[in-house]
Amino acid sequence: HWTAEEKQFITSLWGKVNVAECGGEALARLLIVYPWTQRFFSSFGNLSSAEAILHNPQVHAHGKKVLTSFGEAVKNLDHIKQTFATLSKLHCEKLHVDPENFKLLGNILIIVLASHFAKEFTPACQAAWQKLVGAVAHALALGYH
Ligand code: ZNH
Repeated sequence: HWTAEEKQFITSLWGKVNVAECGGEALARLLIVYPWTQRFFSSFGNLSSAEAILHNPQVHAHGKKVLTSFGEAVKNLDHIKQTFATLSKLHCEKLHVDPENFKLLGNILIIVLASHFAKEFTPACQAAWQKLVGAVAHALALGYH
């Protein structure tokens, strides 16, 4: 269900993404913009202010881990559901993360990409990415019961 153009937008931008930087920034922004998401990361040390969150090494490390995992979707665009089946169960059964949070993080990632890539992140490119973050959020929610 991807056009050749959409695949092109996704893979060519992904090739330029600094996963550590953008992943860390995306998770930090999630915790700042939607402070209730901090409850999942009570073991991550100081989250007491936006400054603290932006400079928290555990937030950066986990953001990198999450965006690296997100990259599996880019490599497996035609099998996104299967790719995240195990992670979906983990987030449901062990981590108890409300799947609404996957949508929030996806939209934050769009903002991070827009701010990093500016002109290159055209409306058509955004549309492809918007579809991708939606597909990943959907796939991660499928294992919930
Ligand atoms: Zn998550 C974990 C992925 C989102 C929360 N995650 C995780 C991991 C991974 C992921 C890979 C690791 C696992 C193991 O260890 O095995 N995530 C992911 C993805 C996404 C996500 C791909 C989308 C895109 N998460 C998310 C959100 C949240 C979360 C949104 C909330 C808010 N995670 C989480 C937690 C954890 C995880 C809490 C655990 C951490 C620790 O380490 O403790």
